[in-house]
Amino acid sequence: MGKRKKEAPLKLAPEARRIFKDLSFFYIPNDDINPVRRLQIRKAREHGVMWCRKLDEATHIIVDKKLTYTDIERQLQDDPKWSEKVLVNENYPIDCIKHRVIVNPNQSQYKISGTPTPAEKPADETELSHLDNDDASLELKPSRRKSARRPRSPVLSTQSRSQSSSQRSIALISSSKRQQNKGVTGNAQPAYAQDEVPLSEQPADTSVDDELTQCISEMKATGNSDLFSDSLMDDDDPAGPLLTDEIEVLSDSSSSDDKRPWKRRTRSSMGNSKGKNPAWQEKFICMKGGTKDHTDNNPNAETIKVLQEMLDQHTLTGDDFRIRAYRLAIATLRTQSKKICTAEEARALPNIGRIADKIEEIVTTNRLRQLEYALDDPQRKIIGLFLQIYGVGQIQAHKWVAQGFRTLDDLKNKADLNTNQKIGLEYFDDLNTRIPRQEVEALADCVKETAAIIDHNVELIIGGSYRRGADNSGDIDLIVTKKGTSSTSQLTPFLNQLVDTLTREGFLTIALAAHHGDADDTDGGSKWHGCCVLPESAFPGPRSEYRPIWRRIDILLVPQTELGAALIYFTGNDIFNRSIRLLAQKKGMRLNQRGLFGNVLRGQGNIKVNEGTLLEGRDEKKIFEILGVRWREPHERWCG
Ligand code: TTP
Ligand code: MG
Repeated sequence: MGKRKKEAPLKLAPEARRIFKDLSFFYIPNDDINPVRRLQIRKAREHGVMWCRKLDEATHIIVDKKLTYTDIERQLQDDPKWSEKVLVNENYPIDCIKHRVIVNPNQSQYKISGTPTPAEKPADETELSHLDNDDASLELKPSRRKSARRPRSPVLSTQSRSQSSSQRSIALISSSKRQQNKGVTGNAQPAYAQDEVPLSEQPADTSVDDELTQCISEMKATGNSDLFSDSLMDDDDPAGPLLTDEIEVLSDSSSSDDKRPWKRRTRSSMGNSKGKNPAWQEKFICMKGGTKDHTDNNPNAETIKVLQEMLDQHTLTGDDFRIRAYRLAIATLRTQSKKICTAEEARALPNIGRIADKIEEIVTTNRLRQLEYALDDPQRKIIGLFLQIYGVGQIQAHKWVAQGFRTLDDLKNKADLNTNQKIGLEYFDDLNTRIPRQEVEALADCVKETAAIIDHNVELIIGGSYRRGADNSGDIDLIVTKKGTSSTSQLTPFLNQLVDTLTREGFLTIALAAHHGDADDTDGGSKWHGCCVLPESAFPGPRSEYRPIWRRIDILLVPQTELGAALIYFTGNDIFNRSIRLLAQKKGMRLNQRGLFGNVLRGQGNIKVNEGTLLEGRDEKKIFEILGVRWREPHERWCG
């Protein structure tokens, strides 16, 4: 383990409440990079647990909820006696702490999905089953929905205070009894006696509640999907539902009391294309826009650079909560005309919050300790490395770490890889090299040449960061459209022919599967993802510098009737898109890459109950106009 930030000392719970005394937890992954897990480990330690570094030292194995049995199977083999230990998901210790008892771990809500049932286990494991008496210790009941202000607990089953005495059965067995059981079974697994410490008489530990609540909201922010149900849903957004804190980021709301001013407005005061925009609309990031050079000549450029690096670190660990906080703080700093030097000055600005102290640290010491620790952390480096593989996201990267893989060679030699991952690894360097603007144009010209031969009425537009004027791009986003088309299916035969020809010519090298969660891929066949290589003859630089580098290319079919909306979407950036979509939503409309729709009715959870009526799809400028957003040239759409 590398150097770590010095943590605040543990606040040990009073002796009587150290429910995990004598227990030792091994986490999978066994690190505390993820802030939610860090808090969970800390809480468990404060309640007496020993956090062990080796699996064979553990009494309990606590598994990240995103992992399945298959993901951890290999790691479990490190300890031949793993099956004698308690194997539970991360909800388990939280429930124990909340209820101040060691709850029965054999309940379905703590199960790791895919865990073999006792019948599937080897014979020596089933002999423990007499302890697994679910009937003797009742299941914890599903929680009622808490007050609207408090995020829903991640504990899917918590005990209601009003349960009948027959339900008060989950209890912590005394240590002597535990010893007895140990003698009987020859293992250290605790048992769960009936009626010894009735759960309903155990007040929930309110001292941990606040932190757990924070933990939960962080879990929510980091994508624990079962917690999203009460978040503001934006079902058109491929990036998932919008969270309250994110809404504040996207709307760049100031520090006024009501962070979501539209909440106070009636529909009639929402403003419309003909009337004046309501005042709150001006706070949306899409209303301000931004250019790619907006940090140049900014008095806070150095601070922004360091904060950006910290943001990148949080991106590595998927800490969406902090990603958004940093983005917001950076957006605020960008708008300042004078250098912000002290935490006090920073705090006086909107949306800076706790990052104020960091701003002062950067300005006064020219460094940020937290960033240095993060850069030094070996686990984080591994996750960062894995995330650079094309098509690999947070979940996969963490799974691989949990499976014990540490290097790209480990993955190449030992991991089960899908085609995308194989290509991502084989062409790791190529696919991580940004494409110079000139080469993007040269690559697009190759496609245009072939396209014109197939159908000279087809138009190709380079979208993505290129359209925003970027000097280099991560991939080529090529929009294919044609006058007179109103559905993608009219363009599909063209796409098939184009892909066939370019593949035969050796320009397209491989087709890749679409990512899970790709934008609105309801009519499969409307896009093609893959790799291409520029032929030497088309290389824009000196021949001696030519290398056949594999580049990522996306070809997107867009009927003319949807071109304006598609251009907005595929130009981005992502923050601009989310902001303008949210604005549409707040005005009772809906924007996706097909069009802007009006009269959209949304029900509970903000889920739309009808599709609405198309207001505009074809004309990019008109969509801005209807929304009351001043026209932003593509190069003015760098937000966040
Ligand atoms: P990308 O190609 O991922 O992004 P990009 O072209 O802006 O940047 P890069 O140079 O790294 O390729 O996606 C193309 C556009 O699609 C992006 O500009 C905006 C939109 N988009 C979203 O709105 N949300 C998303 O989550 C993603 C991935 C893309
Ligand atoms: Mg792109």
